[in-house]
Amino acid sequence: MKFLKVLYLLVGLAIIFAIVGCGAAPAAAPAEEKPAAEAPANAKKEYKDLTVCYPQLGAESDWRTANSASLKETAKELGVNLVFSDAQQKQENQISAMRACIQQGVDVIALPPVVEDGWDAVLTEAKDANIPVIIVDRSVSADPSLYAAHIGSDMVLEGKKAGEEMNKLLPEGGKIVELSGTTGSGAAVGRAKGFRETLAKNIEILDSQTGNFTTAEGKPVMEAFLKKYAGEIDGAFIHNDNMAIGAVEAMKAAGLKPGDIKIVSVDGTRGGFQLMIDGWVQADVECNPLLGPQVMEMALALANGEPVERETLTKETVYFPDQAAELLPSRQY
Ligand code: GYE
Repeated sequence: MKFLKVLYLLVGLAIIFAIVGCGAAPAAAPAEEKPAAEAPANAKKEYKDLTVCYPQLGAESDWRTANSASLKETAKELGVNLVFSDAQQKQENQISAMRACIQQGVDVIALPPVVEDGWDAVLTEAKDANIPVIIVDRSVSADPSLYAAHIGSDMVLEGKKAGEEMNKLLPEGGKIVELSGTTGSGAAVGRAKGFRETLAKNIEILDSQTGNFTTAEGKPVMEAFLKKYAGEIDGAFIHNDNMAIGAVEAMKAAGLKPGDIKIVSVDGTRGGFQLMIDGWVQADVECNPLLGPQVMEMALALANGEPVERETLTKETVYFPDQAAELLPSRQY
């Protein structure tokens, strides 16, 4: 009996050692891993290590509001530190904001340029400081060697689509006006160019004035057109939905009815969809502002010295009144 007891005890102890031993093995493993502090200096950056500067050009439109929100929300979700500012549509404010970011030593600058020209000096400063710049949304005329990439819409293509729609709306030809975006901006320059490239020969552009992409400035421009060309205007190409909202206010005040002047607008915002539902706008060329995820993904790649696409164009469509009511509730901007 005594012998059996000793045997049981020995077997029991052996089992206990085996269990403890097994448990101890993996516990020992982390000791072999390098503690975080000893991570190599060239370790890959993660989103949480990233500081991205976004010197936003302004808050002139619903497109812009959605664009700012997309950048901010994406940064928050990913844990990116976003240095955001609002230049109130002034290039000098954007340049000062960029200089402050260069001074601060951010990892990447993503720049939505208010106009195309005048960026060479500050882009050179960023390059000299080894801070990669992604041009976002509108384009710049600077030498491409001064920035890493461009992410945004093909503004010329948007203008072409708008021209095609105007041709369909005025098959017999006619006279139209153009409410253009901010003078010298890539969006306005590209849309005007593409539009003229596709517009039918029997459609005459009576006049073109800027409404600076805002509702407030779009309204008086249309008011002036309606006075100057009373009864003559068959159509209007309006470079964004916010100016279309202003233009429609002017048309209502002048006693016009939906459809009296055929309107092709750009952006595809909720405001534009409402104008289609109400019969004022006949086609709305989409321009997608939700660029946050693409910008952050590229910023991380650049911060890690990885190669990126030089030109990333947003895929876009054209919206029409017949789908507007159905799609409006799901519009994100
Ligand atoms: O169409 C307009 C905004 O640059 C694409 O800017 C952007 C344009 C957009 O103010 O609504």
